[in-house]
Amino acid sequence: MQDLFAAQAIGTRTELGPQACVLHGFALPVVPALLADIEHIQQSAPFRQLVTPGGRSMSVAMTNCGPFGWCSDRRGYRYDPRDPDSGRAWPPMSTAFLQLAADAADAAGFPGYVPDACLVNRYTPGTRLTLHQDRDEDDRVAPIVSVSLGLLATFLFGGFARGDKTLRVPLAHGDIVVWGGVDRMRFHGVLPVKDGTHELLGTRRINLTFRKVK
Ligand code: MD3
Ligand code: FE
Repeated sequence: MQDLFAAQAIGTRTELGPQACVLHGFALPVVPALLADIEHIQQSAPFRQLVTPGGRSMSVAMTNCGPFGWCSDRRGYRYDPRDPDSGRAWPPMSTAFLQLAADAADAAGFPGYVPDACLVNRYTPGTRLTLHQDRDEDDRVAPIVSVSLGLLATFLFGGFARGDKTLRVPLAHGDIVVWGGVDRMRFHGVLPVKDGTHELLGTRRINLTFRKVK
């Protein structure tokens, strides 16, 4: 397959694998509600740069909402029902978040999706996410639903071994990626975000990833 450089029309779908696809512009109708909810989340659980078990500070700033939140520190990666910085539960997942995740999963062929974690990633120009697998969830089949907002990013969609060749997929404001089943354990990452200004999010890209953890 070739890299996917051209911008794709709103309402169309790009198949990445047997159970992975991009729903172009799927989140656009609910962006105002999502931005209000993100503002609310960051007031009670501020974005922070986590430290990896190897001692490096991640360039992506993260927070969470929902019953479980993804955390990393010198002891390892885990899902925690509490924000380690405050000792309090993560803010709840809003109805708008839950409905959008369920609608996108349904459109991608995964009916009845009820996530129990939502990781919120914040990128600024230069921020990247190195190639990795999402393997801290007990459920390795349920889909992950990823919502891109703000600055354009180039997503790397890999295979099942770190060294496999990767497909480059541009992700625009409002795009949703859903991947589950046989595609769930693919390596993936995000290239350093390029300079730019988005009309709603300014110099930021925000990515929501909904997961079923327990
Ligand atoms: C994986 N976040 O938080 S999600 C993560 O844009 C993470 O912030 C990225 O990877 C981000 O763990 C990417 C988007 C995504 C899309 C398609 C995939 C991840 C995928 C297909 C297979 C495996
Ligand atoms: Fe990931």
